[in-house]
Amino acid sequence: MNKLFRFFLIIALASAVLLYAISSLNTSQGYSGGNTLTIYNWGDYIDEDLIKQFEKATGIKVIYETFDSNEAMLTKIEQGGTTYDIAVPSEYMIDKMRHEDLLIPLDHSKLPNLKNIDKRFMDLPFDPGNKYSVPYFWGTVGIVYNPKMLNGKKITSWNDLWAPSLRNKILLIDGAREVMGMGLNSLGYSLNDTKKAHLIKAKEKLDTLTPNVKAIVGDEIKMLLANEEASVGLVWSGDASEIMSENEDLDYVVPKEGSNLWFDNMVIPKTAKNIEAAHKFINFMLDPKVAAQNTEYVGYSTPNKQALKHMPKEVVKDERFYPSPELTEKLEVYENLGKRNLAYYNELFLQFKMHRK
Ligand code: N2P
Repeated sequence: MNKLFRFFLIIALASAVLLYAISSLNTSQGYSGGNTLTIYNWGDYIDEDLIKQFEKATGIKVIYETFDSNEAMLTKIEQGGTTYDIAVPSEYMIDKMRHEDLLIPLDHSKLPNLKNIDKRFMDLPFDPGNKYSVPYFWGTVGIVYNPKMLNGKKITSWNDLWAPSLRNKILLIDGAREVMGMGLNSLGYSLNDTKKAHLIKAKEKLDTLTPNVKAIVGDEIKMLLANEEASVGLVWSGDASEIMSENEDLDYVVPKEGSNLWFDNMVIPKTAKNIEAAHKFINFMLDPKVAAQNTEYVGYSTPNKQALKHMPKEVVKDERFYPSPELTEKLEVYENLGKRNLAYYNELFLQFKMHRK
């Protein structure tokens, strides 16, 4: 063997060993790539049995992490420390992420199950042509309440929450746009208002709600309301449906002043290492039976038209959780208001939280 050839052979072998060592190191540290898929989703937002089914069917190992707000999710993805292959942001965040070049375009030829999604949830303004995102769940923001604990009193409007009789009875979900939105809507302003004077007014109005607010919490809001630790909650519709399946005394209302209509979609962030497996997982979640199982478990509303056929009629017919297009037309979808405005919403929300202390 000539010397030069031997030299190259040794270099090639050494690189192969090094590459193998790096890839096994990455896998053991939870980085994606190879046969691993790293998913970043909202808390309490999947039937984990489906992850096992996916792993079994494909041989791909799933690493699953959760977040509790769009803002927290964005920060983590921007930091780039973990190489997430899939994330599930809401519409305004998807718009922001695609404009900031944080998403990878989807290959629709690898997503044949996309045909199962109701057209009503496709091609929405935050992602024209679904270039970057695929519908996962949708819903509204509203009030879940316990008439039994309120002497039979009905709640129909945001402004009802300011009644002195509700002192220390309300729980709020820990979301900047949801809570600021309640302040804005209660004053008749848009959920996408960017006028500084209006935003300050909304925050000041929220400050006056403080005596009625028992706590601002995360996913534990469901357990607290179901256990009657509080009688009123500002929640996402799917949380309400889950709470109501645990405690039938509760009811859910979308306030008459208006509210938010939201869409959470699956995306592939720029950090992805296993784009192939990400497509496989997205397509798996779009399967009608898989989507129906996930929906029954999570309690949120599915955009998968074919999945509805596998679900109990009384669930699908419940207008509180499957509102008609005529109703949803009256609601507002959050818009990407730009970096400065979004930061201002967060700042005012933080000030409101501090005001309570
Ligand atoms: C699930 C939270 C759903 C968020 N725990 C609604 N966008």
